[in-house]
Amino acid sequence: MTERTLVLIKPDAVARGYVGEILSRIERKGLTIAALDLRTASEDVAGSHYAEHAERPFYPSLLEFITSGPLVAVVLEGPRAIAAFRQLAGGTDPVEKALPGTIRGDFGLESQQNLVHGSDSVESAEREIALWFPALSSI
Ligand code: RTP
Ligand code: MG
Repeated sequence: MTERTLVLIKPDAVARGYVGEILSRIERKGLTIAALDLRTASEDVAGSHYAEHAERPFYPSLLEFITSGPLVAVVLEGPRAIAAFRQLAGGTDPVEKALPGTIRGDFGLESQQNLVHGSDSVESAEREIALWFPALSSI
């Protein structure tokens, strides 16, 4: 079934010059880029994006990180796009969870600065696409 998912190439990945590498992995997997934009997230958008983590101890530092510089927001389309991108990303902790061959496993060291975000369910994808790309969400 064709799905959409919201991906963020986080500020650490942009600063380190991994945008091309990450987009290349997405394209080689066969996922389609439906929207793409370089922008710096506002406190409001970042807070809303990560609202589920509002009570977690790492939340303030996560917001500081995600708003710290430009990121690339992307909408991907394809069969099982949500799970397919999370497979490419690897687990949250780049050392303990993500396997070599994944984006986080190959390029990350820290649980926070872990290069990418991908929606974790159809409901999250709909919410996140509406937040980052309001003009796309009604299509
Ligand atoms: P994401 O939402 O960014 O795709 O990542 P995820 O599903 O793999 O991980 P999640 O549990 O939703 O956590 C969201 C983001 O918060 C940061 N984090 N830091 N310091 C820590 O222990 C910690 N744990 C999570 C990461 O940037 C993670 O991607
Ligand atoms: Mg998550």
